[in-house]
Amino acid sequence: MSLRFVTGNEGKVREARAYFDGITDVEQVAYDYAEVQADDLETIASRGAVEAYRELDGTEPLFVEDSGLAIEALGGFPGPYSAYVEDTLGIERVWNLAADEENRRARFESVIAHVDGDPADPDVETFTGTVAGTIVAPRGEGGFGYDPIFAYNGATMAEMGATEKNAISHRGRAFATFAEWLAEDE
Ligand code: ITT
Ligand code: NA
Repeated sequence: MSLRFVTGNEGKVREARAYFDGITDVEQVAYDYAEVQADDLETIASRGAVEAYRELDGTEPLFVEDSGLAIEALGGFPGPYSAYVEDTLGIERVWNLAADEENRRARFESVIAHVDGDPADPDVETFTGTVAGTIVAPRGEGGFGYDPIFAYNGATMAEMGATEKNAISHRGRAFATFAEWLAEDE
């Protein structure tokens, strides 16, 4: 068995390979699916997975993963705009916004959408994971995206290796429920 992961994000692929090491190969498929501006990640991920499935061959199962950061004191910002805000403001300025707040609590959320079956009426399964942490001044060289400013138990996610990060992260938790479902399905 091999899994097809539709993503342009190398960091996500690294984490998927670390998680499924010894279980299954993870193949990266670089199809850029449209991200609908829906508020919830589950809708974004499900629609993206179905679109990719139809645009590709529609025969081999695949999955996508969408994630976002929500900073409590900023009303959940950047939320569904996390990728856009990282590209435009950058994480240093997101840190500056949070630094003005007393409450530095934040959460990461991850949704995996797996699609299989008839492309006209596909079977979509979603798996979610979250992690609560704190926004801090940037630290660490590992990971990707907001990792240098997201701390969990005193360490930023950029200070963790992929396996260590998977053990606590939103994506690692989503991988865990996904892996359980894959094992049942075999
Ligand atoms: P895809 O091709 O898979 O969509 P992407 O990088 O566009 O890759 P998302 O649409 O899920 O990913 O955007 C999520 C944003 O949140 C983006 O800015 C990521 O860098 C960031 N992000 C997601 N997971 C993260 C993590 O584990 N650590 C730090 N930042 C993360
Ligand atoms: Na994306």
